[in-house]
Amino acid sequence: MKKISLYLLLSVSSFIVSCQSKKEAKKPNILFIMSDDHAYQAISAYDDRLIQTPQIDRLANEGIRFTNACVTNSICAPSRATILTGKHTHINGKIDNVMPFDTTQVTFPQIFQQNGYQTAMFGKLHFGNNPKGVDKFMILPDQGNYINPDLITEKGDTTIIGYVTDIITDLTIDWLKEERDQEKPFMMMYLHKAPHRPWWPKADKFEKYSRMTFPEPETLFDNYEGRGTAAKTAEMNILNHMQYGHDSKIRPETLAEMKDVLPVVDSFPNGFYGPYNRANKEQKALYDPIVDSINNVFKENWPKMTDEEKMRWKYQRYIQDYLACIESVDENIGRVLDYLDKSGLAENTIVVYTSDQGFFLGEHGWFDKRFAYNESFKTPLLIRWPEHIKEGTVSEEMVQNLDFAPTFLDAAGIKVPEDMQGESLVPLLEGDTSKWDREDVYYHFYEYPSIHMVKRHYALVSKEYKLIHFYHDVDEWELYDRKKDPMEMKNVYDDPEYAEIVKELHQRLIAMRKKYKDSDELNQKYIDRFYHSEEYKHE
Ligand code: SGN
Ligand code: CA
Repeated sequence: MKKISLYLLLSVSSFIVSCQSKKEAKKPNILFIMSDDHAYQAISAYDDRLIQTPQIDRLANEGIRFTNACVTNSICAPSRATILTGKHTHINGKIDNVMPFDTTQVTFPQIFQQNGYQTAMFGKLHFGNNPKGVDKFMILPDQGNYINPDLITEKGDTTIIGYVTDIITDLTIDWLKEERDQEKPFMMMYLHKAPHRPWWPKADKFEKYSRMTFPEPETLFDNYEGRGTAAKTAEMNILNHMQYGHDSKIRPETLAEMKDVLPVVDSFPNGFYGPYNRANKEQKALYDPIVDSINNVFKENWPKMTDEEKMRWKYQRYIQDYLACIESVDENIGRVLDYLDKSGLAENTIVVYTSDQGFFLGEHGWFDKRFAYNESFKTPLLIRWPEHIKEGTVSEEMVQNLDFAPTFLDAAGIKVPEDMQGESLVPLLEGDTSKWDREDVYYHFYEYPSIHMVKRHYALVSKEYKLIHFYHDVDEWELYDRKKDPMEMKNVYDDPEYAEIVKELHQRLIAMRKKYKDSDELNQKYIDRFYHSEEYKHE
């Protein structure tokens, strides 16, 4: 009898141990892919009018696509700080691109590292300081360069010859293949610089796209009549604020020749030479014929064009280069996904594709982001996790970059710190919507006065409505009916038909600000810091 129970005890305990080690072995890998300024309008899984992105679309087809994913503050470094900390901007303190990130804060890669994960980061971080919690990093300084980029590593700085999107991908694949400890699960951040301004494509794509014509957005000629002061005073209109040299690839020599016929003069006519001069002789030889052809067309046609034609021409130049950069991103992501398939890693790897924010692709006549309006506030979000996410799922829930850290930790079975403000999306990923009761999300943009001059504002956004308060040097409210006016052309805040809903949304906004601990006092603190800090340098 005794013998039998001892035998039973031993076999039960060895069963438990084997289950535990199986569970341990089953910890999912995380591959977090993020691009810089990649608008959902330029991903065919969202919208196929501009470009086909077959590789990125694989994640939508094999996983979930969120149609209402959004950021908490539509600008680069603050978005990254929110992703890393799981906290809103006003709590983590990284309100804009200029202030340094407070590195005493806990970021989610550190927690993964403490929990036995291998961690790595390659590409654009855009902090004034290096990442913590990663076993290996190679990051671009500040915005980084498209051609022959410099990289900061633990061992010092280096420069790699080639095109940035290819290089970041090579580093990622090399690490996955050769450098990581195969015994441990990994959490890897693969962060593209593209398609950030000034949109320098690889030469072959530049050539291909510079000959294509793309459909214009319906609101390209928006005159901002239905909106307030902020939309009217922002400096991101394609016709009025896009630079000929820096953005449209017109050489300074061409501009000098044409100075009498150009209505607006570039504020930095040598902008063209910033990225171009990084290219070596062989690389320049590939770019020159395309640049020459663009310059010749410009010289010949520009003086005869009406303002409307000029806007159209500048829009085409912009979107050609932007989409050409995306084609490289898409192909490179395909290389990484293929490697995951080939190596057998795909099965147990959560792959996420997102952008640090959305982007205006000519909607409202704009480029850039910053606003709580859809194209900038929403961001692409696709997640593949075999056996957990049903293929081809679409979710309209209001999810934010604030939720990423809690989601990754939860998926890996790691306790989520209580002070993180986001929520785990794992139940949504696994198809359980019963416990998801979020109605509204909170948004707050601070970087003003600064480049593009988008006024400070905070907002409450639900699937139906968007209530925005622009403050600091104005005090204006806007309300958009997201269902009836998806292009956000008409502020209905003062429309009596919306009086009841305005009242209700104000209450919801008060509750939201309380829940997330934001306040007018905090706004003032950040304004004071802006004006009185020695550290603050205008971009
Ligand atoms: C640069 C760009 C801006 C852009 C900011 C922030 N100008 O300053 O157009 O809004 O970055 O972008 S450029 O002349 O340098 O191209 S962010 O994505 O990093 O927030
Ligand atoms: Ca960005």
